[in-house]
Amino acid sequence: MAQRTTIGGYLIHRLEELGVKHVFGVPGDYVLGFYDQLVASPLEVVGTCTEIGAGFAGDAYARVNGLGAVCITYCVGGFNALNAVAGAYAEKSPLVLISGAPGLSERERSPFLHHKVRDFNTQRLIYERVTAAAVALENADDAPELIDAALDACLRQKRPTYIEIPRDMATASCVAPKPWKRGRARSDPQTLREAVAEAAEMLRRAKRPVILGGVEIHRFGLQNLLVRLVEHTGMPIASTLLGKSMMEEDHPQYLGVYEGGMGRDDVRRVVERADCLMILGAFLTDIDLGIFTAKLDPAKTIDASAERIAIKRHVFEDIQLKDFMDTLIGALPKRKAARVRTKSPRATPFKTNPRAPMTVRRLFERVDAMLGDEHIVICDIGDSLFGAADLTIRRHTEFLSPAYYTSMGFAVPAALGAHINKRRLRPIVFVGDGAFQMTGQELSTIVRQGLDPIVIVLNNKGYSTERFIDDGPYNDILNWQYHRVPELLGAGWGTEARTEAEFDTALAQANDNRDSFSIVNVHLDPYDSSRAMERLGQRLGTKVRSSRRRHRSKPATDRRR
Ligand SMILES: Cc1ncc(C[n+]2csc(CCOP(=O)(O)OP(=O)(O)O)c2C)c(N)n1
Ligand SMILES: [Mg+2]
Repeated sequence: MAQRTTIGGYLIHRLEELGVKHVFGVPGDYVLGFYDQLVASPLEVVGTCTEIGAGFAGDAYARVNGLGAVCITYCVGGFNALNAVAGAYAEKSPLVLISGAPGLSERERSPFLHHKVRDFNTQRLIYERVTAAAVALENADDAPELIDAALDACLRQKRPTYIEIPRDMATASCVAPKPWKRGRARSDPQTLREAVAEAAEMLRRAKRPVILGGVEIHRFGLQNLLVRLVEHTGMPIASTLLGKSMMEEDHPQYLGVYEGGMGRDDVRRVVERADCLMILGAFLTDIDLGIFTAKLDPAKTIDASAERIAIKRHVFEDIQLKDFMDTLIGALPKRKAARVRTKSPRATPFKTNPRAPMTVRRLFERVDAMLGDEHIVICDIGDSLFGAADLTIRRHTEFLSPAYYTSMGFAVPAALGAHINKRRLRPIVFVGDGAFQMTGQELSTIVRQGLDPIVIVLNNKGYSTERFIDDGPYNDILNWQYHRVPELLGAGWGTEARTEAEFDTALAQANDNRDSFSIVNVHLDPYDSSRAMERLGQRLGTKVRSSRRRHRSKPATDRRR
C-alpha cells in the first residue's frame, strides 16, 4: 500500500524540501490545526503583529531565499495580507500564502460562519488575481497534486501562490509526497539560436553597447552569469532601481542606477547614448524611466526578460533568460572593458560638517561611507528609496525595496524576513516617518527573534513625497518620538539626531550595538529632498523647492523639531 500522510503534512514536507525554514503569520481558529502541525514540524513559526507584517517579511524572505511562506486565518487575516501579496506579485517574489478556512462539514450546517465575506470562495477568487495559482484543498485525492502545481507555478513564474486549507482538511489523509521533481523550463533550440544570432550581430556592430539589468537577475539567480557576461563582453552595465545590487557595485564596469532624469546624470548619459542597449530581466516601470524623463530608443534595444525577448521590434518567445545569456557569451568575442567616464558617489571621501543640520542627501552619503559586506540595505518608499539609489552595495542581492509597487510599510517587516534568513547580514533600514507608523510595530517581532537591525527613521514630519506633488494638511502626521520605541517594547536602543555630528555618533553607536535593534530618529526639514527628487524636479523643469514651500505657512499639525 502506498505510504500516507496528512494534507498539512504534505504541504509542510514540500516547503521544507524547497528550502523554507520559517513561516510568518498570525493564527486564528480556522488555521490553528495547521499551526499545530507546523509547530510539530522542523519549520519555525514566526508570529508577527499583523498579517501585512507577515506578508512583507515573507516577501523579503522569498527574495533572499528563493521561496518564502506566510500562514494566516481566513479573510480577516487573508485580506490584511493582500497588499503585501499584491506587491510580491507586482515585483515577482515567490511567496506562498497559506490560509485556513471554515471546515467543509461545518459549511453544510450553516452558511453564516464568522469571517465569511460573500461566499466561501470569495477570498480565493480575490487571490486568483494577484497570484500565479490559487487553490483550495477541498478533496484529499487531488490535494497533493494541487499543492505541487501551485508551488511549481510559484517557482517558475516567481510570483506568489495561494493555498487554502479548510480546517477539517489539514489532518485528512492523503498520499505521501514523492521527491520533488521540478520540470526545468526549456528554451526552444531553434528560436534560441535565431534570437542569439540576431542579438550578437547587433552587439558586434555596436560601438557603445550598454547593459541595463533588472530584477529578474535576482529572482532567477543569474547574478554570477551576469558578471560573466559583463566581463566577457566588456560592456558597461547600469541597474534599474528594483534590480539594484544584482552585481557588486564596486565592479569597474558597473555604472550605477539608471532612472531617467531621476538618476545620476553621468549614468543617464552613458545609457541614453548607447547605440545598442541590452535590457536583461527588467520591466521598465515609470520609476525606472524617471517618471518618463528617460530617452530610450526601441530601435536600438534588445529587451530580454523571463517572458519574452524583443530585439528591436522582433519578438521571440519560449526562450529562458538564462539560456539566452549563456548562449550569448559563446556567440560574442571576448572584449576588453569599455572605458566610460562616470563618477562613483564614493569617489569623494565623506567629511562630517558637525553643526550642519541633517539633510537627506548627507544622510545617505554618511551611510554609504559606512556600508560594508556585512550589511543588507532595506528601503521603504519615498525619499528612503530615492535617496538610497546611489548607495554602493558590495555584494549580490543586498538591497531590497518595493521600487515598483511602492507600498509604504515594507521595510521594517522586510528586515525581519531577510535577517531571519540571512543572520550574517545586518539590515540597515531606511524608513519614512509615515511608513514607520504603518508597520513599525514589527520591531516587536524583531525583538522576539533577537535580531539587531539598524533602523533609520527619516523624520520629515509627514508625507514629504506627496508634499512635492500636491501639498496640503493631509500630508502632515503626528511627530512620534521614534527613538523612544525601545521604552515601549522594553528592548532596543534609540537616539535622535538633528545635526551631522549627532548623526555621526548615532550611526557609530548603532553599528556597535549588537545586543538589540537600534533606532535613529533623524529630524529633517519637511521640504528637504534627496538628490534624486531634486534631479527629477530640475529635469521636469519645475521649481521643486519654491513650489513646495508655498503651503508651508499653515501647518495643520505639530511639526516640532
Ligand atoms: C500603503 C500606501 N499608502 C499610501 C501611499 C501613497 N504615498 C506615497 S508616498 C507617501 C508618503 C510617504 O511618507 P513617508 O513614509 O514619511 O516618506 P517621505 O515621503 O516623507 O519620504 C504616501 C502616503 C503608498 N505609497 N502606500
Ligand atoms: Mg515622511
